[in-house]
Amino acid sequence: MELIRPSSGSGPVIMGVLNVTPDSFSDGGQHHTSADASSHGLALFGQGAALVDVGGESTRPGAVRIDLETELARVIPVVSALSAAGVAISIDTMRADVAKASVAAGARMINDVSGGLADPAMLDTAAELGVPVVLMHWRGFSEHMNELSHYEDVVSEVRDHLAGRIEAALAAGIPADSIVVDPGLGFAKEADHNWQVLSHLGTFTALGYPLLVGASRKRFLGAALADTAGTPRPATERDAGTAAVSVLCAQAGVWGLRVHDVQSTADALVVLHHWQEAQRD
Ligand code: PMM
Repeated sequence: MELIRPSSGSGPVIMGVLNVTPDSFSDGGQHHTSADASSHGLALFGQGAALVDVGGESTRPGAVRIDLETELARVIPVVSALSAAGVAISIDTMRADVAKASVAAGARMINDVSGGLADPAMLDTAAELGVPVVLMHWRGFSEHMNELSHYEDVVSEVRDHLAGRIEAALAAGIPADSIVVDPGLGFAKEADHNWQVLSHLGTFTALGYPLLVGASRKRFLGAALADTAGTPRPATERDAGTAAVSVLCAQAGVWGLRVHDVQSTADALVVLHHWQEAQRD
């Protein structure tokens, strides 16, 4: 299966987030039934998502893991329904068995936030399935994530970690043109770490692999957009801030943007496109 590429001049691929969970921090509980989730996935596709990223396990800091059966029961009906409707699906999972069942149900890509570290069978499975895989920077499961956010130099440490995951994926037989990397904003990272990573995206694109960024509605945006009393902006009111990050990431040459509100990022990318076209005239 070929990696979806941005069409020429249209900016990065937009990956719409579809969490089929009761407890994700930003949209948890909204799309908990398969029918609700599928209709939301279709809406994201209609707004310009080239991929819809279906996830059944919350990775919110502190979240406790769910079992395999629960994860399968949440995601497979949604992956099947959306794939049958012609929507390209990535499956957001750390489990090889979920990846396998999802690809059998029509998914075209694996998004493993652990970069193949959570399940030792994941990279071999991805190689066997022949689908592209997102390898994200990851230091441990959500339950303990907040204890793991210590860095000397977050940019070089994340880069070196991703370089190691690329090596592991290649060694497992995943072709180089099927690998996407992601610095994992908010995963074992404080706000300052996220801003450091975002302001040095060139360090990650220099790895030579397509780069995915998932800033959408994350806590560091809520903190940046806090009111005068210091109360963070609620998650669902962070989409304008997210769209601003999307434009800056597009200018830095990222491959993809993982966002909840596809419309605002799609609009922002159209504006950027016109701006850049006018500069060429
Ligand atoms: N973030 C979340 C979940 N999956 N996958 C990738 N590749 N990159 C991310 O940044 C990422 C992810 C957590 O956000 P959510 O709970 O809003 O989905």
